[in-house]
Amino acid sequence: MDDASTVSILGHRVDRREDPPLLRGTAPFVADLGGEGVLSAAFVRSTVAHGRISLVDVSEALEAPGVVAAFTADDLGLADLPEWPRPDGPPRPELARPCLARDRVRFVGEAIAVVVAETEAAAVDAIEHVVVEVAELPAVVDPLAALEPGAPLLFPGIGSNVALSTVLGGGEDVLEGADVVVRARFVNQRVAPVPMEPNGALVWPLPDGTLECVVSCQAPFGVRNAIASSLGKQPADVWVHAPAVGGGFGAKGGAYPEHVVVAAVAERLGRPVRYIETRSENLLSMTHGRGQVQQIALGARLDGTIVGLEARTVTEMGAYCWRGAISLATSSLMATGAYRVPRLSLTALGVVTNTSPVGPYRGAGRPEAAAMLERAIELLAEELAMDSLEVRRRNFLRPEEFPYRTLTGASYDSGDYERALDAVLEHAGYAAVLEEQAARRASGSPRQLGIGISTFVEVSGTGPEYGGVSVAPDGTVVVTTGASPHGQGHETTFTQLVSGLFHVPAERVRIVHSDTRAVPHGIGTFGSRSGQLAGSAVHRAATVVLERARRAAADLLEAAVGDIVVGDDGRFFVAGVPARSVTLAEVAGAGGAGELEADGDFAQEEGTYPFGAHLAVVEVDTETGKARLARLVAVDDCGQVINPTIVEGQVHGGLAQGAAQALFEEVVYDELANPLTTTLADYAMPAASELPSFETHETVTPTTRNPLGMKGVGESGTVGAAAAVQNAVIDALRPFGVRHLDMPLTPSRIWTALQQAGTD
Ligand code: MCN
Repeated sequence: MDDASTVSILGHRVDRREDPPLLRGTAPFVADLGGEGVLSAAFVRSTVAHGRISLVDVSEALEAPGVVAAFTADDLGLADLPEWPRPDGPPRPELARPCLARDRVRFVGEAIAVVVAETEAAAVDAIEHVVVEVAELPAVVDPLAALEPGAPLLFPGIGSNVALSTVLGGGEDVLEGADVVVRARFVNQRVAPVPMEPNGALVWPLPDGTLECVVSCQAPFGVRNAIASSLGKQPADVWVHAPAVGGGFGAKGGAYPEHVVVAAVAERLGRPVRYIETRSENLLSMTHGRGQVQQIALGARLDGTIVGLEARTVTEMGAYCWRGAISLATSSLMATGAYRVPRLSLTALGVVTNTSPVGPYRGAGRPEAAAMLERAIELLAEELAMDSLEVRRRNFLRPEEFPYRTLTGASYDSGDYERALDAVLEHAGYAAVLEEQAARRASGSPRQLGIGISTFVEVSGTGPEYGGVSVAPDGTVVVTTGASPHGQGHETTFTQLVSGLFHVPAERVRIVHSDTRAVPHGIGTFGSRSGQLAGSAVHRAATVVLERARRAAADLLEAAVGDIVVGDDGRFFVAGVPARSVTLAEVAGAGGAGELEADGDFAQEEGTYPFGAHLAVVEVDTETGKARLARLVAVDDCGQVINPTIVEGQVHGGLAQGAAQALFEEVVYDELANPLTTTLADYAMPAASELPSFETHETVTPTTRNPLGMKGVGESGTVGAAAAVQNAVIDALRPFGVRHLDMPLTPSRIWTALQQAGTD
């Protein structure tokens, strides 16, 4: 935090300025663009989970009505997609993902060939005429089975299905001195991101040989670079921009094979080509999230003090080690959470299986780590016959210990975990909820209450981000950002940052984003990074520009710059003499406009660490096994807040997705690796009717790692909610002898557990 001007731009409730076109249906999505002369692409996808391709013949499809072209991997000769950074060394090209399957298919849904036709219907009909011959190979679905000797190998050349591995700590008995050790195995199930709008791209070959790619994405620069590298072009020759994006949740963070293929065929045909995914294709070919098996041993003394944590995690990568490394690395980084863990031994394996590739999904490793710890704390408390709140309090890192370097290498900036816990208990009326629970238990009601708590910390805001500010001759303040909003309200919050400084109304502020030609460079929006990084870059640039404007105004007013102030109406005048003033437009128009611009990247070396405490109340029907989420009370601390309304909206979205993982959602495959959840009738994504009205609150613990004192908030709801809801359901079942249940806590899983508990 720096000065008083910073304080004045923070904390204001402002309605989202991006909403009217979305609500009126006038905001353009990829599927709304195109029109006359635009060809449609459809993909031939593997129906086999694992096999050797002996033939891909598109000749019959080429004869089908309306078909313009059809291509196989060999026809297009595209370079493989680059692997995302891995924590255990440089990329391994031998594990790379091809844009179209070449000699092997590795999951059901993998694209094998593309058909391009005059209409979407013609393209979809024609893919039936592509002949694909595949010699089936044994498939493997379960990541633990993939580790067994003799398991089918996806990449025989590497000799195992372990695609990456990291080890943190170890080399000693980390449980030494423990009076009790709890051991458990948890499964953090695979889920699907299900954005409102599936994947899509529209590519126009331009007369100068470059490509204009309209892509539904979160990171246009990354998409640009990947398309360029697969096509062997210079990044400058590929122009990517994102129109309205119907959600991404981490899964639209990079280029998909389909984007690259559509760009390649548009270039080859010299005609615009569009590809829009169906929902079923989306559930197959968009990356899934989570998918981690955790084996833990947590040791503590009799008073509840943790002495050490031993963990082995196996994270699913899906069929390629492509984007999965991020979740593995982040879950490892956050493995000790809000607690003082003096000794740690963590082995993290990333394993390939014959399933859709896995990538970041809201939280990307943070919810997995939080769920692991919060279940472990509950089990430890039970073992010690202690209140789990007391176990948490005993092990929390204290506010005076920050900055704090964890054994996983994270550098926590600031925090007050106990304050968040106290706040959530107070807001929830914890004592009254406990009383109600006791009454139901005593009466033997078939509707038992469960109360679940999670206390968590997560990482946000890593890497650099670009922000620029300039003043147009008419006085409009133009903000340019490398962030790429797709629901987070950046147009509103970044407008607030500059309108608060310049005292200009929102209509005089224009935000430029999500376009590789309109923005000099950038990274994009994921990892709860944009508010603090792009926001700080914008704030810094705006501060410089304001100072220059004051100097130019001083010249115009023939006064000393130190005497110039900006009034509430945005006019510059000598303090105490408002009658003689100049507007920002006059300052810009007076020739100063050239100087009224500044830009740069902002980075914080170690990220920031938002935290919170969530409390869930569930009602479990012990006769049917149905768990109803009755309340979800959340205290989230993301440091200083620009816009409380936006922050609450972000938390609401995250809570819904966290609760959905706890109760409903799971991507399921059969033992032959056939996906069973390929429609929204099978994949149980909840509607608003299945969720309560969330109760959101905050504590404010600023960071010193950026000038705004902000931390991220885009993921925190997801990080805390799943663990709290899971704990609540298990708490309701505790009197029946249930010790642990994995998510999703479906009626059948709960009912079965109750039946088994009854017979034990
Ligand atoms: N903000 C604020 N004060 C803070 C922190 C943030 O006012 N202390 C504001 C920011 O200015 C921004 C919003 O809150 O307008 C979210 O900021 P931030 O936490 O920086 O997150 P990002 O903007 O980087 O968004 C990414 C995050 C992630 S990782 C996922 S996944 C996610 C999410 O945002 N996907 C979403 N929210 C989503 N919301 C929608 N509608 N759709 C998605 O796909």
